[in-house]
Amino acid sequence: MGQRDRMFKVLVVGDATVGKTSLVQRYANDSFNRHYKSTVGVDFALKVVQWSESETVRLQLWDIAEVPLKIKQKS
Ligand SMILES: Nc1nc2c(ncn2[C@@H]2O[C@H](COP(=O)(O)OP(=O)(O)O)[C@@H](O)[C@H]2O)c(=O)[nH]1
Ligand SMILES: [Mg+2]
Repeated sequence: MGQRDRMFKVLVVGDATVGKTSLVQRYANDSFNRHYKSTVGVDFALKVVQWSESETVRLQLWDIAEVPLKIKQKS
């Protein structure tokens, strides 16, 4: 059996200051910074998970700036 490599893109979205960047940094780099610095644009983090002996999962974490999500309604 060969090695299997999977890649997933994970978009982290939500209101400002809820802890998106902290969650991503803790998970990917096991780090925490209590000083708030808002994300500009998008930050990426990569987390590689050895899922099993033959499977590797790569998570591309997109830490997106807080953009108000507006749903436009057709009138
Ligand atoms: N005490 C505590 N502070 C947190 C936690 N998660 C985030 N914060 C703080 O809350 C603020 C906003 O977090 P951040 O990850 O930048 O939020 P984002 O705007 O959603 O990316 C920062 O000052 C963080 O240090 C947590 O679990 N505990
Ligand atoms: Mg952020």
